[in-house]
Amino acid sequence: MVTHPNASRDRARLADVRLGTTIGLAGVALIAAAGLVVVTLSSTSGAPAGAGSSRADRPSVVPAPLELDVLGGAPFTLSGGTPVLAEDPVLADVAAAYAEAVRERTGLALPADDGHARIRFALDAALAPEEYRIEVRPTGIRVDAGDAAGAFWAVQTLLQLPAPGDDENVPAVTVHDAPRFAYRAAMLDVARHFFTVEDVERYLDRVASLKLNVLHLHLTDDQGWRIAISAHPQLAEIGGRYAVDSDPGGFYTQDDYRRIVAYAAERFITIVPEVDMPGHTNAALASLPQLNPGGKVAKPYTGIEVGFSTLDTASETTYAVIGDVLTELAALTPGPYLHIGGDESHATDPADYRAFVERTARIAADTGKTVIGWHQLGQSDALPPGTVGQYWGYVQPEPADAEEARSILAQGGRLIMSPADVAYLDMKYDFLTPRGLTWANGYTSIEDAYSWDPAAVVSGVAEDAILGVEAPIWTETLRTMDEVEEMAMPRLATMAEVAWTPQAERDYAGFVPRLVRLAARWDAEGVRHLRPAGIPWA
Ligand code: TNX
Repeated sequence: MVTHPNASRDRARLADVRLGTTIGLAGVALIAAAGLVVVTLSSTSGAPAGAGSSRADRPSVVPAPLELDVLGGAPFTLSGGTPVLAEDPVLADVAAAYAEAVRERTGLALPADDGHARIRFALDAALAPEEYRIEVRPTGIRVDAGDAAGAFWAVQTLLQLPAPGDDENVPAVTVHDAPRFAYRAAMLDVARHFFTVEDVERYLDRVASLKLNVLHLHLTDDQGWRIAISAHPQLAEIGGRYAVDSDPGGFYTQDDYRRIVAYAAERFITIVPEVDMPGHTNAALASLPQLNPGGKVAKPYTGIEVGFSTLDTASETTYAVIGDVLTELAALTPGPYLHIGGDESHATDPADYRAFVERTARIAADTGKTVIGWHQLGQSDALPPGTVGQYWGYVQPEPADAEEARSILAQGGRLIMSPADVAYLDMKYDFLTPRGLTWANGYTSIEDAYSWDPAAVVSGVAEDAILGVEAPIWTETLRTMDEVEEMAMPRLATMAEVAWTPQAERDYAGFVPRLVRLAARWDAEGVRHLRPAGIPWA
């Protein structure tokens, strides 16, 4: 859907055009601003050729920073030999990451400081964790951050500022930025289809570029068990063989998993591992006969139905195996969270489900981690303190989903918001989308995915009750990382802005031209993405 041109024009001006106010540059800024207003007007009202390329020249960032002042005038031009300085050793890796990204794009080598740094990274104790400021002048670049993560997000901003294809020239700007939510997640379902370590690393690159800081890995489901557990090797050896449609299976060795964790950590991303229980467990049931209720052993499953499998919730053996699995997974995972699933356990008796969830959540909490589960965990009123619920109902909640979400809060926990009809990246964009599902209220347009407020979904669940947001991608219909990436982009960018930018600063009409510019960068960098109708793609 395209907003009426006049409406989008006015809102684009309010949201996107902030004038440079520095005294010495006031004249330049005014001239530049006047030009920018014209560009904004003509490009949002569908002006012909020329307007598009001017718009692409206007520096913009996704997710929108708190403040971005375009100073106008000359840019800072990178050249081979421009020295980079990390004033504090904790920023050395981030400074090197910026130099490496510049080298990949431009071939220019930026050496570490020789005493005449033109690009400086510094810590500023007055800034919060993840908060940063950037100043780009014709003479250089300065980044001040509250911590190394903040400096890393600043680098992602710096990498989006140049016009695509003109990467040597960093426009003169000042930026001040900090995230709305602490937990800003993507989820990848590696159970329905398996993705290699390199595939996951590629997805992590996309996640980092959008300033998301969590990757939740859905490691187990009916079709596959993807993580090696030393105490029960059959889980991965048998349960890892299969995938949807009998596509190739696979699993991560513990070293593979450590590589993923390390690659994520270099990008300030926390890995959250999920073992989904007591439903969504057919692969485990087909691997370990002793987990099956009633003595009937499950066969491998490669379809896409849900809700038919359950662990034997009455057997001590079940809890012993869960203890082994969660203990190993906790030891492998430096991040603070363990996700125990808990969704769609339709084959489990409701009372058994509650008892199972209480016991399993306690086992998970005893590893020292904070427990996360899908919001159905709220059916129990005896969860470990601080248990986090992941809400995956609709933006207009069904009463039971809202009740279960509030039950998590009542027990001292917080929520991660992933409403399926706006946050699920596997929902088709429209009838032309080649892959994906439609069960969550039909198609999910880019505007749908953008235009919701996590704090206005479940009544009684306001800003301070929300740990963050997450965009899951389920892979029943997605077999390769090319297909995952193409489906995820551009809606992953809308989730990044939901996660990062304060609600009062969000505006779909202002987002569209920034997305168009970002898509031009994706093209230049070979990032696959869909271009659904309704957006004036350049
Ligand atoms: C619902 S979301 C599921 C998944 C499916 C997904 C497909 C959730 C907690 N359960 O098992 O893969 O829909 O969109």
